Amino acid sequence: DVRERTLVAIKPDGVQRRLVGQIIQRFEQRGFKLVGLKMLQASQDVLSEHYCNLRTKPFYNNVVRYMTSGPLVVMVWEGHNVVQTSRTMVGHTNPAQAQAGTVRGDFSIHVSRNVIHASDSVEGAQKEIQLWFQAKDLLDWDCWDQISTGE
Ligand code: YYY
Ligand code: MG
Repeated sequence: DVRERTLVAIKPDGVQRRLVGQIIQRFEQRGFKLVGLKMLQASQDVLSEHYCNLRTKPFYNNVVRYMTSGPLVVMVWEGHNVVQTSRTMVGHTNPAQAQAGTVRGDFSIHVSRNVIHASDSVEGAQKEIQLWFQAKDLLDWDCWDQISTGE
């Protein structure tokens, strides 16, 4: 499905470390299309929904504190197989196991500061996109290489 979409978020450590440009560049150069983008300070409410499957984990409170500690850059990327390919680009949750060439493998050393989030399934992506974005803020734009110039 070329219209598949996923939610990617640059976490507060990624913003603090000025990694926003490099991360966006990776998704652009891979061939995905940016259809939504915003910078925000997340609320506890949105995060408890976003990480609802982690509520019972011992690290849950730390994750919420960290994710609300500074601005996030939240994006929606579109393209063929974007959910799975983004997970590959992001790398293993634990940076110690993340391969070089992945975002986490190149930019992080600790699981609690792993720079980036990406949805882990198509269904999860749909839920997360609805949680973080209003439909009107996702743009359905055509690539110029697919439009006739009229010449
Ligand atoms: O999807 P992904 O981010 O790769 O991992 P999840 O299992 O969904 O965990 C979400 C988030 O929680 C992870 O990116 C960092 C944090 N976390 C942690 O701080 N310590 C762990 N042992 C596991 C996860
Ligand atoms: Mg996850």
